[in-house]
Amino acid sequence: MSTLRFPENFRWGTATAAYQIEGAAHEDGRGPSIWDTFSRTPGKVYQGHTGDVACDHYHRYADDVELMAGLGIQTYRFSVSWPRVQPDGTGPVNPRGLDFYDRLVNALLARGIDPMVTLYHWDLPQTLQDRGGWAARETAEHFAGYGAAVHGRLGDRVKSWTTLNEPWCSAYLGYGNGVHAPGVADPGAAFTAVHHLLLGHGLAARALHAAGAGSVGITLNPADVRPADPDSAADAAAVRLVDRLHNRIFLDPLFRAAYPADVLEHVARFVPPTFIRDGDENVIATPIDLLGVNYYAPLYVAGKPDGAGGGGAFPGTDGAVEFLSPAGPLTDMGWMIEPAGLTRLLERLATDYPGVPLMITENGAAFPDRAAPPASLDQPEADGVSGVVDTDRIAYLDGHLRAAHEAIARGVDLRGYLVWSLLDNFEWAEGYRKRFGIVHVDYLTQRRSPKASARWYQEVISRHGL
Ligand code: GBH
Repeated sequence: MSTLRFPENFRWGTATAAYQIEGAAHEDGRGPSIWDTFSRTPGKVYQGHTGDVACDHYHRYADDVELMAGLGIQTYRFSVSWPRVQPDGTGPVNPRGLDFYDRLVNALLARGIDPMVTLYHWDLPQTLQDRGGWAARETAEHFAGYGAAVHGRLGDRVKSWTTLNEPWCSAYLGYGNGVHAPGVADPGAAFTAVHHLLLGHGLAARALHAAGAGSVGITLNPADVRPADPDSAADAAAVRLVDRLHNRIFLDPLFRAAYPADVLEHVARFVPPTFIRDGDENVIATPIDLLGVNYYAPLYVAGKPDGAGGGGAFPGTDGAVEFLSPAGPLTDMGWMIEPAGLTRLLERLATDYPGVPLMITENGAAFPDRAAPPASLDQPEADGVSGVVDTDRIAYLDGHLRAAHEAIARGVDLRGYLVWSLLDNFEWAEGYRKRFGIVHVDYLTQRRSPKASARWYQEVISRHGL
């Protein structure tokens, strides 16, 4: 019996990304990406893990689609590997790379699962990085060409398109503090990358619309930024500063066709903003059909007028901001568990940037495996991993679905919810040691075993609610 039903048109799904699951890094003409290079750079990724094999999804996609069908998944969000499709990032496409996505899409459609394609989830062709990567304007133009090529092959069957996943991470972690590929630490490059990512999004959105794409969107990881002390003026100022650099630098050009003046002022301290050319903001503001929201945890900040704060990943906070250590129950990533942040974030987006439907394109949590106890003491488990009882993950997902439902009740036009992630996978700088899947992956055998959360999610989907 369901007590919390979701709107009729609400979609349930899961999400993954190419480099995190595909493997087959050297097959069928794929070129190297910045993550191949970065993961081979000593000290960058936990224990030198790479995506060379990952979940071997490239060879096991048919089984993975069956697995999803069994769970009742309605929408599957996956990303296309740019260097698989266009090994050098420009020039001729590699038909064998596109063949893979063609097979995947057909398998999904045959099982009634709606494919949702993300064109870029962080795996830039290395050749383009050698020419400056996202700090170079030409990358934005090449991205639009690549997007059109993917649409040319899949557009007759794929209706739902996303240009970028979390340009915040690409720019700030990739070029600002260097924690992600390509590992550049240069504030000017980070802000230049923000702009070229947004420009690439706008150019690709235009190309996709011109080619007749059904729905075009972008996925951001906007932050729910909170003051440490709600009564402190210094903390309120810190919230405004972080909101500017985390949220408005993306949202305002996308939905108001202009960077805010305070953002431009901030950027100009690091790099002359001449890379923003006349007309760029109109390209970036090309109307879109969906805003994807990835939410994991809120961000608590305190103002430090004495300059003693850390500054985090944001260039130019100059010690004026302290990012508080997460408090309360944490996930295995050390992130806070605060579902109310999701309600606040969705409401804020719907209020400040009205008119575009929202979808939760990622939400989920890493927790270490906990095996189910054997049925009886003299009956050992048939295999060690099939019984992961992730009540912590179920509680996380349940709480966030309730928070999403609350946002809908308050009037937010929310179209769906995608769990991150279908499978345990390559968690970027953390390698394989963090597990986000609702399905366990044994990396030695590539055996998939649904966790208790997968069974729970299957029931949520079949009841269309909680
Ligand atoms: C997503 O990024 C990615 O799209 C996906 O590929 C990845 O596997 C998944 O999340 C899990 O990491 O320290 O509490 O302030 C997430 C980007 C940005 C989310 C930083 C958490 C800091 C939270 N992250 N953020 S906290």
